[in-house]
This record gives sequence, C-alpha cells and structure tokens, in this order.
Amino acid sequence: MTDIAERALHTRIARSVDAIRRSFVDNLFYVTGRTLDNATNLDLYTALAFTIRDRILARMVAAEDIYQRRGAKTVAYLSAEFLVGPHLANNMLNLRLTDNVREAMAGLKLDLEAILEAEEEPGLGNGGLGRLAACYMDSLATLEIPATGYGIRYEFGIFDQLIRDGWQVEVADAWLRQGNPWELRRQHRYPVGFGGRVERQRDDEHRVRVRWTPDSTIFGVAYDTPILGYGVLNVNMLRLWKSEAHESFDLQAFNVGDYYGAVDAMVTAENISKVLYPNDEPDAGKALRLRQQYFFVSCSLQDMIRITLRDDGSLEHFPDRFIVQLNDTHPAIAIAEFMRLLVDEHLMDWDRAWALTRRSFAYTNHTLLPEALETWPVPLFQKTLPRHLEIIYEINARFLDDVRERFIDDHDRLARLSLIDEGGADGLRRVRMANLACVGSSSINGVAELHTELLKSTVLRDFHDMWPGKFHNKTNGVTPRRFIALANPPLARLLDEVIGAEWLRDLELLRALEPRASDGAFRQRWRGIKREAKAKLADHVRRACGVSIDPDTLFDVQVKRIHEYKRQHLNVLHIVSLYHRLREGGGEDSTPRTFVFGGKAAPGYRMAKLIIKLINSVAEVVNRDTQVNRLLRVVFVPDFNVKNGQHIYAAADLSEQISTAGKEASGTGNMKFTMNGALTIGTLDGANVEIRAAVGEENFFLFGQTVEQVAETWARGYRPGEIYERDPDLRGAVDLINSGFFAHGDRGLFRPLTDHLLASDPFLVCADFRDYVECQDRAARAYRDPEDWSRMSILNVARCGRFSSDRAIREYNADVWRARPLPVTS
Ligand code: NBG
Repeated sequence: MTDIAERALHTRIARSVDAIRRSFVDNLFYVTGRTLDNATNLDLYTALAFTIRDRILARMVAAEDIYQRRGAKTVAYLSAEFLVGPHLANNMLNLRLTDNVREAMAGLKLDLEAILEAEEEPGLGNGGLGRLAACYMDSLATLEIPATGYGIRYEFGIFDQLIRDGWQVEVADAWLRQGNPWELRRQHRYPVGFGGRVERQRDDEHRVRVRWTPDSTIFGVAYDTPILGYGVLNVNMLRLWKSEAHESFDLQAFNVGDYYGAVDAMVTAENISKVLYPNDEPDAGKALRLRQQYFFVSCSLQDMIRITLRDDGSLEHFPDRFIVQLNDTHPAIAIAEFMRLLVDEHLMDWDRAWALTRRSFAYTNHTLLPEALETWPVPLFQKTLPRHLEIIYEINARFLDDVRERFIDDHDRLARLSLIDEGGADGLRRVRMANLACVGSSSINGVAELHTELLKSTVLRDFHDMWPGKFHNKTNGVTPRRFIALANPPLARLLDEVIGAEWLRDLELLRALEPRASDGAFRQRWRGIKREAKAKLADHVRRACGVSIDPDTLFDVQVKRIHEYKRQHLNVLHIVSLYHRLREGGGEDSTPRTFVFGGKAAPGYRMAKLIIKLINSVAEVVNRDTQVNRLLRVVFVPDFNVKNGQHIYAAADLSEQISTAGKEASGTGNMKFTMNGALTIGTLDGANVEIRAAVGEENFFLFGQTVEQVAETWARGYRPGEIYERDPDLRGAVDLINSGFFAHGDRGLFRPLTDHLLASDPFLVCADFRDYVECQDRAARAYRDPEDWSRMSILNVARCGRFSSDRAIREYNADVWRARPLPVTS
C-alpha cells in the first residue's frame, strides 16, 4: 500500500461513541453554525451526515489509490437512473456504526430515528430499473469489485407525489435545495458538443480525417458519491455529471456585448442535467432526453479514456481496464460515441476500433413492451448528433453486409435487424437503440428466466438467430442490507440471533431457518415481528393519509409504478366486488383486510392517473362505510419512494404481483416483499416464476393465464364484454363503479377506464378476474390459520437467498465482466 492509502486508513477517525459525539457536536457548529440548543432536525441530520462522511473519506482515498496502482479492471455501470435512497442509515450500517451512533445521540438526548427522517432522498430514478442500479452498486462494493456508476446529477429527480381530492398532483423535487453532504464536486470536466457540421480533410499522411464542428459545446462536471460495501473497506464511486456552460460564455458576453444572449446560452447548457424524465410516456420529440443521454455517456467515456491513457498509455488496453455495462438502451449511444472518440479523436482505424468496442460493451434489456423500446427520429438525430448518425449508418452498412452473407435474400430479416426503421406510422425513419446495443455488445441479457426466453423468441429473436452465444439470463436481485437490515431491524435482529450475523453477506444462509418453520414458539416470535412492522406502518398511514388501519387485519399490499400492465385496476375490481359482497351481508366468515396501495403514475399517462383516482375514490367510500369498515379498508400511501418503501415491505402479509403474464420483465418489489416474509399472490410473470419455484408452490398463491394462454386468448379473438356479461361479480363491480357510487354520483368519471376494459382490455384484466378472486379467497382463508400462515412466511424467507443482488452480481462478474475482486485491506 502507498503512503497515502496507509495514512488514510490508519488515521481513520475513531469509531468510539465518545469520538462520534465530539465530532457530531463539532460538525453541528462548524458546518451548520448551530448548537444543540437551536438546531432543527435538518441541522442535526447535516451534522451527523458530515460526521459519517468524515469516516468514509479515508477509505475512499485508500480504495482509489489501490485501484489505480493495481490497474484494476473496473465495471463501468452506465445508467440514466440511480435510485439510491437515503444514504445516512445505509452508510452507518455499512460502517457498522449504527449502535455507536445511536448511543452517541442518546447521550445528547437526541432521537436517531427523527434525525434520519430529515434526509431528503435523491430520487434519481423512476422505479425498478433505477433501484436495481443502486442495489447493484451496493453489491459490487460489498463483493469488493472495483466499479463506477456513471449517470446524471439531475437537479430535479422524480417528482414528489401529492394526492389532492384523490388525484395525483406532481410537485418538483428540489432535493438539492438544502445541500447534499454526500457528494464531492471534482475537477474532472469534459466538453460535449451538439449539432453543427461534419467535414472531411486529408491529414499529413493523406488519410481522410473527419472533423465534427458542433454548433454548441457544454461541459460535464463530475460529482462523486462514495458507495460503501457492507463490512469491507472498499468504497466505489457513483460519478454523476452536471452540465455547465463553457467559461468563454462570460468572455463572449463582454466581447460581443450580448450579455443576455450569453446568459441564455448558459441557461441552455445547464438545462441538460436539469430534470429526470418520467418513463411510461412516449419519447417522441423529447430532444432534451436524447441530449441527456449523449451528454452523460460522452462524459463517462471520456473519463474512462483519460484513466486508461493515464495508467496504460494506450487505448488498446481499454477492455482490460473497463467493461461498460449498458443499463437498458438509455446509454446505448455510447457505442457510437466510443467509435467516434477512437476513430476521430484518437485516430484509430475503424476495424481496430470496432473490435475494441465489441469487447468493451455489454447490454441488459429491461422490457418487452414494444412502446418502451427506444427509437429516435432520424431528423432529430441528424440535427443533434450529425457525426453519430454517420457512424451509425456505417455500423449498420457493415452489419447488414454480414446479415446478407448469412441469410441470403431474406429482405424482411434485413429490415427487422437494421439499426434504422425505414418508416413507421408517422412516416419518419428512426434509429433503433436496442439494435445498436445488440450489435455493439458482446453480451446481451434479460433480467429473469422467462424474460430472457421471451427476448430470444420475440423482440430480439433475429439477433438471437445471429448470435445465440451472446444471450444469457441474469435474474435480478435486491440488496438485503437495505431491504432487510434497514427496512426491518427487528427481523434482522432475530436472524442475527438464530443464524448469526453472516446472513447479511451470504443470504443463502437463511436456509437455516427452515426447521424453525415447524417450531411453534418461533412462529409466535415471527408473528410478533410482523405485528410490530404493521403497527409502524399504521402510524405512518395515520400521519400521511389521516386514515387509521388495524394491524390485526391482513395487510394486502401493492406498491410499484402505476401502469395498466401491472394491473392495479384488477386489484381494485376485486376490492369493489368484496365490498359488494360484504354489503350484501356476505361478511360473516370474511377475513378482515387492509388493502395498501402506493406508486406514481407518469404525469402524461392519463389512464394510470385515473386508476389512482379510482383507488382513492373507493377508499374514501369504503373507509367511511360503518357497515363494512371493520372488515375492509383501503389506503393509498402518497409519494411511494425508497424511503416510504422501507416502511411498507416489512409490514405486508400479502404481496400483489399481478401483471399480465409476459409483461413484467422481472420485478424486484416481489423480492423485497418475500425477504420480509410476505406471501405472494401472483401470475407466472417475470421473476415471480422463480420466486415460486424457490419458495415452493404450496407457499405461493398462483392465478392467471400463462404466457401461452395469453397468446391463445388473443389468437381465439378476445371479447372482454362477454366475460362481463357472464360473470356476476365482475359485472357487479363494473356497474357499481359506473353508477357513480364512488364518484359523488358522477357516472362519467371512470368511464374511460371501464369502457376500455370492456371494449379492448389489452392487459386481460377481465380474463384473469375470476381466477384472481378465487385465489384471493384462498389467501384470505389461509390467513385465518395463523400457524400455517407463519410457517409459509418463514419458508418464504428461508428460501429467498437467490434473490440477493450479491448472487446477481457474482453471476454478472463470472459470465460477463470478469473483473477481479480487489479487497482494500488496512
Ligand atoms: C424495469 C422492468 C422491471 C424490472 C426492472 C429492473 C424498465 C424499463 N424496466 O420488471 O419493468 O424489474 O426494469 O430490471 O424500467
């Protein structure tokens, strides 16, 4: 170890309760200018965050130094989203300082929980895809694999959701307003050009050189957030780019006298990293989003190239220093940008550059929904990135030559494989980003077994025909550090006690719980822990929604983005039919239930927003109806995010994973619930299939059509209206909604939703309704046997080890990245 590393680790600031207390009081004074007498929770939070950060920096310096000196191969995880969640508690856990900090705070008569609540979470992602990136960063560090997460430092993350009169209202998420103690602004900055023209000239050796002269250039500045591993000294980096104007704007203002023009240009530059785009909306025309993607990818590659040249002197070594993982197609433009950097800027010949590119990139697909596969109109591309369009054409021409050689005269295939879609409904030619990602990568994977199989047989079938060996599956995983240890401390303590603390680093050890499933005394403790989590959620719900819910009822929970394919409306139709049944006096043997919903809808997705309104309207009526509200309550928890999720997963008895088979790539919420002892009611979709296989089919409530049955239903000609006519429960529920009963008499309010269901029902809500209701009845009956329910719950936890993100990362590393773990030692 070098001097710096040595010094850094050995001058580690003390971990004792006393030292923490002293440094906290100092930080409170020197960072926030407050004392214990006049500090707000936010001040206390800031002081504690700096206290913890002080204890991270030495490790960070040491890790950087060791990675650099060893020339470590680094996993570069390129992602437009990182939904990391609150840092403070996570960092305390990883440093194993939680108990000491709690004691230090208690010594000052401060409540640690209240301090933690003051943290504003960085909402730099929409949902599962961004959260997966965060779980993977956590596991990479824990497994001591050198890695950098590259993304965008959005000034405004995913909007905050308020519920007003039952409707979603979006509020800008100004998460940086109070400062961000976890990030360090760095001096690395790179120019990124847009627009302009491309020229060709001959150089001194008479070779043709391409010169791209952009018509505007901005800068990306690095902001680093250290990512700790659990119980190890390694610290990796999340490097997020902020866009800034070139300083010369100021000069120009003076020279040209156009001060306001220069300020405008500055504002335009800074807009690039201004706001995260919500997904589930068409990208058409979102020129700024294309700019964002190119911006962060270009900065990231320039950064990797700088590091390679600094340490190795030649870009030939790039694939030994970096493996670039593309998290969906958002960063796929990296393939063209890397070619441009190698060929135009570093004067490498095309074939050599292409060989390096192919060795350096790997692509993960996260969706089968055709509307979610990104494409960009050629005219927009041409205007924004003229040189990249040329490069894409060149890649395409060479690629299609290969295709022609292998599949002679197969014009349809050629058209399907082409990086350019020659014209859709709007007549515009489009660049297909998934095709670019497939052609430029050496590895292509889906995120659950079923999803990967469907990729191979449907959306990416032609690529699979070309290169079957590139395809493989990597089922998603989630980090048990955040989703058990932080989300459910009483459960974590129980696990520590019965199987020892190592489970947090090796989740397969939970298997040791299996025999406990038949131990009555243990089951009782298990129920006690669930009861405690439910009581905590009830408190949260009381504060957030003003509704009181009873922890002794079955908590049936669906939290995730609101989308028709995820079928929150199927859940609501069941609730309405249950309500109907109870009103008709059918409640005698009914299991008291609380339905909990949470999730954001994309601001422009009207149907999803109407579903939120429906949930809230039903909740309002049901919760006030004294005839049923002892047996049935419904709540919508506003602003579902990582932080709120941590209250919710632990408290669930039943986890709703009810997407139409073939639509959910994997799901990761399903795993978080399972880890916390919820049983799943679900379809054979995404990772549900593997969860069911792991926990045992007798410990899982399965319903609904399979992928094959879905296909048959469509082939036969699907008529949801007929199901409505035939099924009295479905008809009763739909009619009650259409009667205006939940809408103060407004019969039209929910018609767009119900009409759509009866006329086309693209996600087969009606087709699966009957099976779902019956499965729900089975689940409710099962819940009335607490001993058996606890047994199943324990087995779910005992068998969930496979869904740790540590397992997923080990697999990626063994099959794709091949980066050597590099432990930082003291
Ligand atoms: C989402 C899928 C989920 C999956 C996550 C993480 C996108 C594009 N895809 O099913 O819908 O769990 O990715 O892989 O957000």
